[in-house]
Amino acid sequence: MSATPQILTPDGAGGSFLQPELETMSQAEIRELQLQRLVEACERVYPKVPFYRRKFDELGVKPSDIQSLEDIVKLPFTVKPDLRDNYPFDMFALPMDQIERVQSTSGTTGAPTTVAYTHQDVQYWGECTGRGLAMAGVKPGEILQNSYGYGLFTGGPGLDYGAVRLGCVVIPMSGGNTDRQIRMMQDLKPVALSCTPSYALHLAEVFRDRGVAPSDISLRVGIHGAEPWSNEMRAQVEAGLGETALDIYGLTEMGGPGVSVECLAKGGMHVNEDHYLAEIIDPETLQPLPDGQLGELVFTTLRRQAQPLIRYRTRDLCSLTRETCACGRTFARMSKPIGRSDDMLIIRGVNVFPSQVEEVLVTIPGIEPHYQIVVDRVGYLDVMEVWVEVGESIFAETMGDLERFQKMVQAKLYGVLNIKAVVKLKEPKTITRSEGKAVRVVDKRKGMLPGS
Ligand code: DLL
Repeated sequence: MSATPQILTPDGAGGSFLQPELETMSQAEIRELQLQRLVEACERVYPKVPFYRRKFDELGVKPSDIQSLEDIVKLPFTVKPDLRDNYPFDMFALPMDQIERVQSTSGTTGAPTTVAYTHQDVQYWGECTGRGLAMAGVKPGEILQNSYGYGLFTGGPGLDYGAVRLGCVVIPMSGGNTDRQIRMMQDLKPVALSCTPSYALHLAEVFRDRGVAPSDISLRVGIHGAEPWSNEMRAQVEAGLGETALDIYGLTEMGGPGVSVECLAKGGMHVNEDHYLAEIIDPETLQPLPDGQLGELVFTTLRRQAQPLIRYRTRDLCSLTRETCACGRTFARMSKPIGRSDDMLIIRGVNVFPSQVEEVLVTIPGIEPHYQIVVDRVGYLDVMEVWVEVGESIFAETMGDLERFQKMVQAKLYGVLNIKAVVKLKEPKTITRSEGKAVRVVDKRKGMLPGS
């Protein structure tokens, strides 16, 4: 086992390990375990899930053909429409009497997709998110305010199981009801907060408005994920809440949050590689890409029993690194997803990622971290507006100053995006705040043909 150095936060609280023997395995041990579990996953789905039997047969591959991790390329991909086509139960690998629960996506962009768990799957889930809490320095007996939504969304239950596994005290706040959130923080003094980064920013803003200083609450660390966010946004959350803000990644299809979790070194999210096998592929050619290269993230579940998935295409674009991490963990790290291979906006032929817009906006003093990209089509032309909320001081300026400010933001966006975005300055607190994931893009062109 490798050495396990502790990383300290400014207040001296170090991250620790939930399962050091697993989290610090050598790369060779990880690969050996992954190969064994990959074969087991294939053996679970091939006889039990008609979709996979058909796919495997079409490609002429059997579980016994997987002799090395490189053989994974012989296996079929799974994509979201496959889950929709087999909704609600046909992807299950076990009968109903062995299923303990289901969770689901919101289904806002189409039919919902469900994910099923056995009792054991739920324990594995808690292991993955519990590791995230431990590496963030949360200790047994300390309090977590869990402000991810409970219900069908995986965020609330996912962090809850992790806290239980670690031995923490959970406040199951769920999202929304900001007044009560704040009351709980002041009364119960949680050291950790879990919620989306956009909701963390909203909480910080409400605190500031009420004159509550970060030192008046007791937060030490925040576990924020479920949506893309930049390091600049991290800095604002940290300053606003007085916490160390860490990232957590996951998706419903893989069981929810905890697929990867960030340690205090803040150098990317450690993939729980004993549970998930990560690949990066070129989304066009579908060929594997080496570590360090940006591409689409693909996951195979290695342990899930109720609904194992083989080579699931996440559509998230990021890269992997296996370089040593200062925290001593050996699991590969994924970079923050910079966007999705499918939510990339194409505006007048130019590819635009919402994260690029955010990166520009957060560098401009006077702009609040709340914005919305509105894309429409006028005649044959795509038009892009970026609505940005400005701070009180900017808004108090004269019309001429405001116009200059607006032009400056527009020019900066042009410099990065290479297309014109019409910037609309909005009064403080007028862009709708989210209690869950922020709605950053309103694409009114959906379903419209060019020129219609
Ligand atoms: O968002 C699960 C989750 C809950 C993750 C709580 C973290 C914390 P879905 O609703 O299925 O599941 O959305 C999954 O959200 O494919 C990414 O595009 C995006 N996403 C999730 N985490 C991150 C992150 C949950 N840390 C989709 N950074 C994924 C960027 C993220 N994007």
